[in-house]
Amino acid sequence: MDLTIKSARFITSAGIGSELPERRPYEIAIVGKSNVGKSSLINSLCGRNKLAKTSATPGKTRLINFFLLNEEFYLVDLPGYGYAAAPKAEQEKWGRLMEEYLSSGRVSHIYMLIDIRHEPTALDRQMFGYIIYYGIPYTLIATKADKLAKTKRRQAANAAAKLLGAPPYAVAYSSETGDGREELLNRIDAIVHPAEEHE
Ligand SMILES: Nc1nc2c(ncn2[C@@H]2O[C@H](COP(=O)(O)OP(=O)(O)OP(=O)(O)O)[C@@H](O)[C@H]2O)c(=O)[nH]1
Ligand SMILES: [Mg+2]
Repeated sequence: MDLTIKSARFITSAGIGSELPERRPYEIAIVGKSNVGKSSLINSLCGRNKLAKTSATPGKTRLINFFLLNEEFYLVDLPGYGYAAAPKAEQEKWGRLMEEYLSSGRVSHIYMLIDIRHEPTALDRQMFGYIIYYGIPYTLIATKADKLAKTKRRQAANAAAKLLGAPPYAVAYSSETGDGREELLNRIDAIVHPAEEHE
């Protein structure tokens, strides 16, 4: 079954200690290192260029941004990690913000993004460790698939997952070409409309 994104709107940005928006039954949070393509993925999924702010310079997203899709569920854009130029105080703030959010019990699913071309970093492993520790269901997504030849993508996406210590499967995704978009929409459908709700 196909999910259609009929509407997508920005709800609010949250920092440390901010009040978070009214809960919805499903909240999908997007994590990954700076510049991996989190905000771009939201835009391409929603078919909107400027819904989430993107930049060629890492460290663009600094707050937790909530987007409500189909008036039904949240996609949440998070600030990235591993931004080398970020001052220590900024990195500590990031840690507190993420910990506060991920332990809130609100997150029903995590999309963890990894660059299809690169081996996972120590921080990627740490992030993946948090996801397992908190026991939150997740999907691995290998971004920027357009940077590799079509024949190499599947293998590279799976290899990235394996190197992270996860079962060896990641969705190969490109915000530029829309590769992997259908698969991701189907997966979102399965998350927000679990089996018992289907006829
Ligand atoms: N070729 C290609 N470039 C991409 C893709 N996704 C994102 N980019 C580029 O990568 C850069 C970073 O994208 P963002 O979406 O801002 O990355 P982010 O993960 O939100 O980064 P932070 O907010 O800093 O954590 C931008 O220049 C995007 O145009 C993709 O699928 N293919
Ligand atoms: Mg961003």
